[in-house]
This record gives sequence, structure tokens and C-alpha cells, in this order.
Amino acid sequence: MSKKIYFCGSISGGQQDVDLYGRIITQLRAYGPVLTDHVGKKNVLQLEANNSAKEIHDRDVAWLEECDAVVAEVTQPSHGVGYEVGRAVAMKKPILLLFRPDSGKRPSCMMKGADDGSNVVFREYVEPQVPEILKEFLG
Ligand code: 6K6
Repeated sequence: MSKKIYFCGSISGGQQDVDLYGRIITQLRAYGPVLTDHVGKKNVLQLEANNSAKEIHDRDVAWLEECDAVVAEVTQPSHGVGYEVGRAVAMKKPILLLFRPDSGKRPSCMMKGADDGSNVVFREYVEPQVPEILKEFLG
């Protein structure tokens, strides 16, 4: 069954992982439309330049309401991603939080600790594991 997927990844928090986001989004498309595929594009700031912060916020919250599942790459800390995950938890959406320990970063307890063993899943991973992790979560 096709699912509408909301992908979260850092933009203002730093775009160093944008190519990885793009590769994850490409794999997510096998499960359904990705509402936020601009997050995986290097030129997202140009693509969104005609939208105000208010327009982006309100559109993204509406997409969160609309989606069937949220996948967030949380290795690169980002206020926006943390906010989206918090809103999605409150909406009781199925949420997959992906974190790369080999980044040398420490995961936020508010991401790792959000794992409830059912609706919210926090997964440490290396990139070759992405297909099996997505299959388990969305398949
Ligand atoms: C235009 C001018 C300045 O910034 C822009 C474009 N900004 C955004 N466009 C689209 N989505 C955004 C933008 N800023 C944040 N988001 C949403 O929050 C995305 O869905 C990301 O998952 C997340 C990134 O948050 P930050 O705090 O790292 O930007």
C-alpha cells in the first residue's frame, strides 16, 4: 500500500548530509510519495526562496498532518527537525528516527529517548542498512 511520507533533515542546522538525505529519499519513493523531497536537494534555499517562513511552517505542518509516516535523519542537529518530530509525536504518527553513530556525534536524548518500542523507532545505522530498515518500517 502506498504511503505519504514526510522526510525530515537539517537545512538551517547545516546541510552537510544533504546528499545522504537525497539517497534516502530516492529509496523512500519505492513506498510512496515523499512530500518533502526538497530537503534532499542542495538548492533547497533557492527552491523555497519565494516562500516566507510562515508559509513554509504552515505548509510543512499541514503535510505532517497529511502524511502516513515520518522518517527523520537526526544525526545533524536541527531545530526544525526537532520541532517536526515533536509535532509528529503529538499527532501520533509512525516515526522512524535515523542516527549514524559513526558521525562521532552524540544523539539528543529527546530523539533517542522518544523511542517507545512501537510508534516511534530510534535506529542507529550505517548507510548500507537503509534498505532493510525502511522495509521493516514501511514495508
Ligand atoms: C528559504 C529561505 C530561507 O530558508 C528557506 C527554506 N527553508 C525551508 N524550506 C523547506 N523546509 C524547511 C525550511 N526550513 C526548515 N524546513 C523544514 O524543517 C524541513 O522540513 C526540514 O525537515 C526541517 C529543517 O529545519 P532547519 O531548522 O534545519 O532548517
